[in-house]
Amino acid sequence: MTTVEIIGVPADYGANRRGVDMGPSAIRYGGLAAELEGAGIDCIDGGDLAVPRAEERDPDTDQPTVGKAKFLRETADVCGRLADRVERTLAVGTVPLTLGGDHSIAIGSLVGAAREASIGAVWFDAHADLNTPETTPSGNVHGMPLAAALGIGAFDGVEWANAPGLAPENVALVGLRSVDDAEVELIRERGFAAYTMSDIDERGITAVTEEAMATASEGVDGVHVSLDLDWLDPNEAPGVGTPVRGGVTYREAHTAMEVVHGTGTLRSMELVEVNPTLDQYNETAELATELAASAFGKRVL
Ligand code: 4U7
Ligand code: MN
Ligand code: MN
Ligand code: MN
Repeated sequence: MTTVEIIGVPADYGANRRGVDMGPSAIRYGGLAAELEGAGIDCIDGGDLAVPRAEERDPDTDQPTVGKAKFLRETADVCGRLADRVERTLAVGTVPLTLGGDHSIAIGSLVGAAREASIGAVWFDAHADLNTPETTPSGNVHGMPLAAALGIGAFDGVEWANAPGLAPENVALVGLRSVDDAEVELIRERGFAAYTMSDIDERGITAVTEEAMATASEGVDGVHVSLDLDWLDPNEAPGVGTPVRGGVTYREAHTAMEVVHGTGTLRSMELVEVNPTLDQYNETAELATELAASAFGKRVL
């Protein structure tokens, strides 16, 4: 039986819009443990990491070494502790399910998952999250975690940020529809497997997700799935800080997570960017719990 450990990371200093720090609570109240049990998963709740509040810290955008990235000291501290937790969870044979928080926490998830193993990553997101402290239009680190984990930009050589066992050829991005110019250049230059919403329209979510998972899992120990809820259309998931119209539907999202489960390569997962202050009745968090259950094997019959 698979055992999943829930790790909450109530961080919101990596995003402009406040409120994703309430994500872990909202996802728990949304019924995560019950959903996972419905998938036949044994579930341990490891509680939340201690995370500082943005109001009590200085964003520090003027440090020469960090370019325009805000709250990089806080990000380094929290991601370092998260990486240790993820590494320990995997070491005892348990699957980490990390709850954000903003997407900057993925740096910790990826570093922790890629310390003692080689991994791939599939990024289900409207955005590419491939900005760097040099290219960021916003200064928000939630737009940079994939670049950081790959050692791209001013993160190069920064030990807390680089995921040792993650190679660019095992990265796939799915559902893109808001990509900055510098990110487009990087995707072309490095040849990342990247699927836009048009690719999903043309080829269907099943074929695209199968190909993304195959790319990510080729020759590695397992795959980290990073699920940013803004991947879904805002009609389905209104409770996110950076919504972009034209995302995947409720059914497409479930189908993709069922494909993830079917590959048998899922090694760790995170649910990020849920902002319950923008929901009416916790619907985005509830949807996140359902998608996690599908990724861990829940089925109707
Ligand atoms: B998320 C953005 F400029 N690219 O870097 C940026 F459009 O984790 C948005 O995917 C990033 O939600 C969104 O600030 C980060 C912007
Ligand atoms: Mn996003
Ligand atoms: Mn994201
Ligand atoms: Mn977002």
